[in-house]
Amino acid sequence: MSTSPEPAVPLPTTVTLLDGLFTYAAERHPAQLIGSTDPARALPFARLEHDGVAVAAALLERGVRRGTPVVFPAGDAADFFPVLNAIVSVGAIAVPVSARAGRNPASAARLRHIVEDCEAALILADDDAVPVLREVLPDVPTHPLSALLAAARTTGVPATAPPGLRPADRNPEDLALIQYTSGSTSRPRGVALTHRNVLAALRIIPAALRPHATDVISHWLPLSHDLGLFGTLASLGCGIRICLSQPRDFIKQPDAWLAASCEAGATILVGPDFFYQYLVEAVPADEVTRYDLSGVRMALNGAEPIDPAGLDLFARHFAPAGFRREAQLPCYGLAEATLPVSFDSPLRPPAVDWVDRAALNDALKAVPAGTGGRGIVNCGTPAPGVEVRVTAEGETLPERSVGEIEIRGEAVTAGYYRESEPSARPGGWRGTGDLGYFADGCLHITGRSKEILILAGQNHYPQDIEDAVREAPGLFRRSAVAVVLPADPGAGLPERIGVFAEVASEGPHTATVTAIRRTAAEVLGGASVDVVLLPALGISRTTSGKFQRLLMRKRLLEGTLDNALAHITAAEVLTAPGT
Ligand code: 1ZZ
Repeated sequence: MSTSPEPAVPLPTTVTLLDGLFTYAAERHPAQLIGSTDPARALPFARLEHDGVAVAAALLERGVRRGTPVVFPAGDAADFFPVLNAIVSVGAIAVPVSARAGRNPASAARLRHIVEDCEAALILADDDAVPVLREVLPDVPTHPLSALLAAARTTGVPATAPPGLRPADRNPEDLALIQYTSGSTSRPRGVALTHRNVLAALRIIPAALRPHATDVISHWLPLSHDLGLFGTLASLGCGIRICLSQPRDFIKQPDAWLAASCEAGATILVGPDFFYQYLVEAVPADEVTRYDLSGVRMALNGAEPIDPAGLDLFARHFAPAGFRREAQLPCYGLAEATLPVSFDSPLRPPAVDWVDRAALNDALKAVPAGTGGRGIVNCGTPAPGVEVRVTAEGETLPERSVGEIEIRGEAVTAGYYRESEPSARPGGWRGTGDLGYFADGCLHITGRSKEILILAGQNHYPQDIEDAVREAPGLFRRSAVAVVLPADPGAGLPERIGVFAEVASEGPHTATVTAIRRTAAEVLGGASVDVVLLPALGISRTTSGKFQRLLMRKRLLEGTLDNALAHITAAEVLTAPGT
């Protein structure tokens, strides 16, 4: 007789402050590891707690107090989690930034904005970044993280808890963390998250996914992004095994990452849509059977628009490795909700709603159509504890009407750090900036409202054009984004669509440009199209890998797009190779 697997134990409600999570995890599973694909870097939960208390004492010595924002790099888990534990346990505010923060001009500008915006009192950095950051941000003390950790690890835990560590001095409404958004242009905004918000999210995620005690989660997502950070903390909270890698290791050797995940017995994978496509490219069809994915129960896919064709491709490609389509689990979330909003059911294959494009774009209605329509992946029902509605001008819309998605609940932020304008709406609802609709109680995301293309009074989703042009020959990983360009009377050009496309080789690119123009014009019913060719990875992406359409448009219009290989305007006639 088969017995059903033991469920993972959810975080008890008695944990009211985030540092309580680390204490709880250390007491329940002292020997359990926050794993790494490098076993030498794996960290037992007990050490996480021990090192955290010691680092906390060192932070207090450096003047860090309740409410002080501390900026620190989200690198290796073995360093990151003790420091996070230390910061929150002294009542300070954790501001995790990318492990590579400050090392190139764009990232230095982003970091400077973050440090100034939150008025950070201290920056912790990896050894090689310290001199760079001291130069870029001379007014804020920068300390080497390794020295702090090494000192804490050799001196051990203080016999008595230093003042400032007493939870009684703090409350669940204190800020625990500022999560900077990636920003569709370049200004990140600090989502202010209280201990209450974070702990609510850490209860909501397992309530939606119902992990088993024997589950193993494997991912490579940066801990500076909400998906990597709160996905890991939620796993820590319910005591399941965690196997983590660095993003750069995954990007360099996705096949090695997959092998290590199989080796670790991964049952839960998490990542954005591109992660799954990347694995398909990384593992040739005749090598798929080297991997065993039969144990994968959930392959969570969120953070980006989900391509129905990509879901199908992944499922078919990895079927010989035992991967089951039912494991694919589309989900939707955002930093403003700490992370979770909706999840598809773990018990069925992903569902796609095929809708009429014209009705979706013009009448804002999701009218069922055949597979010739636009396929929108079902992102499931709101997670327990998250309220979701779809609105237009403050009115809740019925099913199959497209409007802005609004959210409310204990895990939803009260606002952006130090922004005086209240950003919540009446009734405590918060806008997400995402457009979508409900069908049979399930949420479907159609796009971001800021990115909708309005051309000659007609609405178009960038995805419609991008999906069509992706098949053009010569594109690097089917990467292209679409924006609206303003009229240029000087060049005799009306308002038109601009397609930024990454090309795989040096050229000539005549066939690529011709195909992009033709397919985009077909979707748009004859509009004119500029094509901007870029090298592989030339389209700006956020730190979590999302395309930054609006930033690309801004850079083109400002004349700062210095990596463009060619800009072929709609007026240009293609005659010879060389474009
Ligand atoms: P961020 C074990 N977006 O990306 C843990 N989902 O946050 C599991 N667009 O603030 C937890 N379709 O950076 C799983 N399905 O960006 C949690 O991203 C679920 O435009 C996934 O506003 C969480 C992703 C977190 C994240 C948020 C923006 C959204 C939206 C876009 C996210 C999407 C999606 C289309 C989806």
